[in-house]
Amino acid sequence: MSRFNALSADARWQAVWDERATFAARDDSPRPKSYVLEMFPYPSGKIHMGHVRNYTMGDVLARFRRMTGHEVLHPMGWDAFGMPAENAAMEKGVHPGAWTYDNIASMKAQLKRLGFALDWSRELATCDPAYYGHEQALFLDLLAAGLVYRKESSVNWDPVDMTVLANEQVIDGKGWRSGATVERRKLNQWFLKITDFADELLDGLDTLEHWPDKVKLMQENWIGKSQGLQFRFALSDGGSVEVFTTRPDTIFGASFVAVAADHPIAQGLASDPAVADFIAACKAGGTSAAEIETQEKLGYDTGLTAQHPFDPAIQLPVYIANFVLMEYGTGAVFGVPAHDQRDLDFARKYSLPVRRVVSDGDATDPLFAGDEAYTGPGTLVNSHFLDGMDVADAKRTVITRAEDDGWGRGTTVWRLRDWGVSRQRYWGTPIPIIHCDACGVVPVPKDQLPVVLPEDVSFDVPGNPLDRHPTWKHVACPTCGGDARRETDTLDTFVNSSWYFIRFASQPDDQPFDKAVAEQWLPVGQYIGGVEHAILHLLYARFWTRALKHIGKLDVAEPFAGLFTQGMVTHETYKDPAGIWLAPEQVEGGTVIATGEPVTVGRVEKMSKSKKNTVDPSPIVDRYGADAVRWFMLSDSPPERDLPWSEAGIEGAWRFVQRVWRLVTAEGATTAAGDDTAITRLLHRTIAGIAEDVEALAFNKAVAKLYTLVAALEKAQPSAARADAIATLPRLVAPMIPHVAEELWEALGNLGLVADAAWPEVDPALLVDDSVTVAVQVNGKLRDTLTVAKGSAKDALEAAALASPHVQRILDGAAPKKVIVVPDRLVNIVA
Ligand code: ANZ
Ligand code: ZN
Repeated sequence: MSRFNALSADARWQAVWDERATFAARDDSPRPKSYVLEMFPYPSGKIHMGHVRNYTMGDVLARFRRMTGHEVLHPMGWDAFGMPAENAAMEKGVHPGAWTYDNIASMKAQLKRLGFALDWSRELATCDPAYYGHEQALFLDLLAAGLVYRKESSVNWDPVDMTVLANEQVIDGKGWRSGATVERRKLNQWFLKITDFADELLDGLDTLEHWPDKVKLMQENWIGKSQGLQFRFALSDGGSVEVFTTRPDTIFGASFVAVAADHPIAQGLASDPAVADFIAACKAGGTSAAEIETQEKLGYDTGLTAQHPFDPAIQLPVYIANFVLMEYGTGAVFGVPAHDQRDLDFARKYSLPVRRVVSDGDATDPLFAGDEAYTGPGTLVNSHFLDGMDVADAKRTVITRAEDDGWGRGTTVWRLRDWGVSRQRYWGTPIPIIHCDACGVVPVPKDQLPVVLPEDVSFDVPGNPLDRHPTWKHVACPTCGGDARRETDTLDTFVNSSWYFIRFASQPDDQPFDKAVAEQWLPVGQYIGGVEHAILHLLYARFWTRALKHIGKLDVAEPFAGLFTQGMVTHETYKDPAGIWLAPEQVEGGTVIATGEPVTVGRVEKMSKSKKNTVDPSPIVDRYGADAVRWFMLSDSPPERDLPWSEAGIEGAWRFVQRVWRLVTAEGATTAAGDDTAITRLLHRTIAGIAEDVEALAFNKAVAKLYTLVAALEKAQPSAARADAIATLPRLVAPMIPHVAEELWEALGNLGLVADAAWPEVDPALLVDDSVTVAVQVNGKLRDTLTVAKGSAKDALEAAALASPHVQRILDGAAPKKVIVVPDRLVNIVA
């Protein structure tokens, strides 16, 4: 028997879809619009399995929505700016642009090879001036609206390479290339006022019904709205210090006050060399929250004391501490070691009292043991007038007392900071600003956009190539014509990805997007991507969309109506006896192929280059065909869970594609009359079930239903019902395995493409299961079951039960004493 030749079918149908522009989205279509989007890839060089899984899921939904009468927008592009291109330039001497466009070309070929239903006419790369020029225009719009400003802010400074480092280039407080201890430095940088939208971004989460709760929670925590109390402690030198707390309830547990190294009180003491040294030491280490969190807690006792607001007899020592940030709250805190981990670490180090004031029920004595702070709910203890209250009550009581007595006020604070978008790098969107000594900060006039990156740059020395370029930054001031300098910072690449989905929806030459056209498509109906973007990318895109709404450019509040975060593709890890990671292809039968040494099999983990457990999709597609790879990606694991890659799995997928092909091509020769209601019912249940599963993105369930249907059809006797089901099969599998589906659609003599065909109609009457299983009991014990028509009459059920051979054996000719019938459920015979 002949086989489905995946390789020629893939090539053939991919060419047909291309030629006919089958998946081009029409703005003017009368059909309902559906926007399906997967997070666009960074062009690192090659597609990985994570991409394949992500894009296959989106593809199934996009193809399914087309078949159900939607005009689908399913675009693809490239998140093409960023550090790796500059690293390649530094390491291999290749220009970032050349490297990026090479990668785009090969990855595009790989995506095409998988037969994704993408509208390639809308392809974009964020490193293209035709994209970033419009981004510059939007930046200027936001600037004009007061949503962009410039201020001094800390960066990671590598003192050996003399360059600013991105957070990810700081590893354990050291520069990734030089190994030098990173310092914090102040630079003038550009910020977007995301904090203006903090309330909206928080409240908007409530409208996102089709987002995972965990992602909404992560966004909520990141925005971090907290209610607190701001108040002043009187100091022993006659001055005062204002602190901010979210736990005013714990005030009687305070054992110290701490201020940031940049705090005026610390600065005021810096004439003391010991203080100056300590302040300098606080500046070491990276600027990221994670770095600060993990640093050892250090303090300097100023000798000052602070007076407790409720009890003048209590004097708290005042420290300068490295874990207090000047940028948050008031830059000063009171520390409650028993109920805050940082404070506890600090108190243990400096032998300060640790006093319990919140009890979780058991322990109530003031002495708090251990090194783990208690941050949970509970009842106030050792706290005078607060004793016995719960935390919320105590908070309210303290805030009210502070306000009534006039020494403090309740406040709302946000964890969210404004978005620093300046990067001192080459491969990014140039910030369209000119600095003039006479006129100050001057926006580049819009008719001079795009500000294009210079091509002739060098990467042989550290630092920003734009800054040291001999001519690029020297320009005439647009206002006064005098000598001026271009801004040499470029925009954070998260800006690029904050609006690409709008540009996909509408991409005129002369403006970033056409409002009316973009609004026809937006919001994105279903967005699919990795959970690693659950916070920043999604928050920035939500902010950007709201900012555009605010300035009247786009009337969309939330950019992504539906969000799905898929699981990872995983694989076993391997090490040789020397502990060196081995790639799967270096291992066979528990030994290293090259040396015959035994292999240690490690955990199943996310495929990653560092552990060498990646499997390159390309050779697999070439061997098994696109459909088998797609099918494997959808089978077995629920899409939100991890998917363990396995050779057996891909072979199973390949066999299934072959089975479908054999089933349909063999049926072509047989014609049979006759009914088979079981098959007809199964078909309709499957049509309806797949539709439901695909809409719920439960692809593994849809796959399971297709397995069941195909197995049943393989077994069934020829009948008209079976022939009908087989003829329907190409449409049912088309979203998942579109190449074999097209091949079969054509083989069955259909005109046009299965990709353009309508999803099969369901007869709702056939979905109702009209038989039920009824239990037959004798004296309460189950003896038999009956399959009968739903709603069968009581006497019919009684008769059927009494006719059961099992029942007759027990009754042994005697008449039953009593028969109880519960229709559709149970017949109980009392003997
Ligand atoms: C006393 C206290 C007792 C606190 C307790 C916490 C637990 P969130 O919730 O993230 O807003 N804090 C305030 N300003 C700070 C700064 N500039 N640098 C470092 N820490 C600062 O955190 C608010 C809490 O973080 C505040 O409440 C304060 O410590 C600390 F059992 O005050 B708390
Ligand atoms: Zn000027």
